[in-house]
Amino acid sequence: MSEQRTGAQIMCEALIREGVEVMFGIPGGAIMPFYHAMWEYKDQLHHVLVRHEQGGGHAAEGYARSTGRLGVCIGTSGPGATNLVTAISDAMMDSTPLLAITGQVYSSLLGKDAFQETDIVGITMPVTKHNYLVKDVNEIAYVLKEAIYLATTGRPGPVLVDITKDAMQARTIPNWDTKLKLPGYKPNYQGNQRQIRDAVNLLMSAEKPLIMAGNGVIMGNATGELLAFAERTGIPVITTLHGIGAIPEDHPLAIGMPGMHGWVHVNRAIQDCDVLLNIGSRFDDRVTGKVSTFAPKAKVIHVDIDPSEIGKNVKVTIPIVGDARQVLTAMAGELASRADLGNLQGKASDWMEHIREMQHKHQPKQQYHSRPKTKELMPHDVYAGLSAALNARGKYRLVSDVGQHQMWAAQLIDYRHGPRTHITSGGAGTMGFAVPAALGVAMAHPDETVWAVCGDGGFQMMNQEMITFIQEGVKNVKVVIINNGYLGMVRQWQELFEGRRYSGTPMVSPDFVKLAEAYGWKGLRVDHVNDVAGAIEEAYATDGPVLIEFRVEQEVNVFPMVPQGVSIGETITDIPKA
Ligand SMILES: Cc1ncc(C[n+]2csc(CCOP(=O)(O)OP(=O)(O)O)c2C)c(N)n1
Repeated sequence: MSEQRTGAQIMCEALIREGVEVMFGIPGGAIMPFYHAMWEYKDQLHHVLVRHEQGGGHAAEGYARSTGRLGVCIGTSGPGATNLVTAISDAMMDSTPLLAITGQVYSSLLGKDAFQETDIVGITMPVTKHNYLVKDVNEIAYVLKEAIYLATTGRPGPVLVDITKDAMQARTIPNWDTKLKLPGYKPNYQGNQRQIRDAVNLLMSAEKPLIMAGNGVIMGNATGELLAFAERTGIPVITTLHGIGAIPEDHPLAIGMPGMHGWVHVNRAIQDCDVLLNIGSRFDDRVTGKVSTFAPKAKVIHVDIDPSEIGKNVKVTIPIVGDARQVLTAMAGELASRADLGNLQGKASDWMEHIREMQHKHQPKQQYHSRPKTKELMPHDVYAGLSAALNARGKYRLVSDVGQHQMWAAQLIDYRHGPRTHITSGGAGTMGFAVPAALGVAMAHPDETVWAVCGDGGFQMMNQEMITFIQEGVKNVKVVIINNGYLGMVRQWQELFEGRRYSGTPMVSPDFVKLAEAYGWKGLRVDHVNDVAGAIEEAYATDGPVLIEFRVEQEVNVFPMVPQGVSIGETITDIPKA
C-alpha cells in the first residue's frame, strides 16, 4: 500500500495485520482520532464500549487468558489511562499478553500540565513488560508490531503504547516490512539439553518425586505434554491456583492445589518429596509459605521461560530456562532410552499410594466435605451444585473474583475439562476482576457457558460492566454472588488472627436481584440448599445473562489455611481454640 494514511488509520491496520479482532475501551479527547479511524475498519476490528477502563482491561485479560491470544484495551489520556493501571498490573503479575493503547496530549503540550495529561509511561513502567511513548506518525506501524511481539512471546505480559494525538492525526506512508530490532530480547524456548538430561537423571534417582504445574504449563499450551510425561513416569502432579486445568482433576495422578489454602496432603507431599519438578510456576509466597521451610528435603528442578524467576524465591538444583512444552517434550525424549524408567514408576506408585493415604486421612476432615447440620445455605453447597452441573454439561469456563469464594472455587470445583477453564486474578488478587473478565471470555467463546463467581464485595467493584454484556448481545454468561455480608476473606483473618475485630468488613449490599433486572439480566436469589441445583438449571435454561445471589451462612472460613509467613507443614484445618 503506497497511499498516505493517518497515524490512527495505521493503528487500525497494524492491529488487523496482527490478527486483533476485538478491543475493549472508552474514547476521549486525546484518543479521538483512533476512534474516528475505527469507524472505517469496524467490520474487521470490533470495539466494545466498556463502562470503566479497568473493566476494559480485565475484559481484554479474560479474552487473552481464555484463548492464549493477545487482549487489547484502550483508554484516553489522563484518567482514562490511569484507570487502566490496575488491569495492566494484574496482567503483569499473571503473565497475560495484553496491549494497552492510550491517547496522549499533543506532543507540543507534553510537560505543560495540559488538560488530561498524565505521564502514563512513567506510571506504568514497573507494571509493564515494556512501554512506549510515540510522538512520530512514522513510528506507529513499527512500534505496534514490536509491542505485540513483546506482549505475546517469551513470558507474556502487558505492553503499553501511548500515542500523542498529533501523531495519530499526521499522515505518512506506512512501512509494514521493517524487521524487528530487538537485539537484547531473545527468549529461550528450547531449554539446555544437558540440564534436561540432568533433570531426568535426578528424577530417576528420586524416591518421592513431585511435579508442580503452574501458569506456564497453561500459557505454554503444554498440558498434553505434561499429561504424557506424568503418565509415562507415574509422578504425582500438583497444580497451583493458575495451574488448575493443567491436568484433569479426576486423573489418577492429579492431587490438587498447594499453598495457603491448598490441601493438607498436597502441602505434606511437598514437605516430604525429595525431587520437586516445578514447571512454569514462580514459587509465589502464597504457595511456599515461610520460604526457608519450604520443601526442606527436595532437590528442585525449575523450568521457566523467564530466567529471572529461577532462584528468585527458592534455591534451585537444576535450572532450565525454556518453554514448558518444548522442555517437557525434550524430557520425554530423554525417558525413551532409560532402562530405569520401570524402577521410577514403581517408586512413584508407592509414593502416590502414600499421598492418597494422607489425602484419605486429612481431606475428609475439612469442614466442607460433609454438610454441617444446619438449615443455612453453606458456600460449599453452591460449589457442589456448580461442580456437578459444570462437569455434567461441559463447555464451561469459570472466572472467579478475589476472596474466600475464589479459594472455594479453586478447591471445591473439579476442573476436568481442560486448560483455560479456570481463570482468576492470582498474582495481584484484584477484586472486581471477574465480571469484566467474564465479558472477554464469553465473547471469545460464544458456544460455551461462562460462570463468574464473585463475592458481594468484589462484585460491587465492577458490576457496571453488566450493561456491556447487554449492549454487545452477549448471552452466555451467568454470575454467581456468594453473598456473606462481609468482605469475607479479610473478616476471616480478623476472626482468626485479630480477635474478631471486624473493622471495615461488614457489608451492606443493594438488592442484587433488582440490580440484575435493572441491567436487563435475569436475577435469582437462593437461601436454601434445596434450591441450589434448581437455580443453576434455571440459569442454564435461560437464553441470556443470569445473576444468582446465594445468601450463604455469613461467618464461614476457608480451610485448610496456612497463616501468612508460616511453614506449609503447619496448617490450620479448623478454628483454633482460644
Ligand atoms: C481491589 C482490591 N481491594 C482490596 C483487596 C483486599 N481484599 C482481598 S479479599 C477481600 C474481601 C473480598 O470480599 P468479597 O468480594 O465479599 O469476597 P469474599 O471474601 O467474601 O468471598 C479484600 C477486601 C483486594 N484484593 N483487591
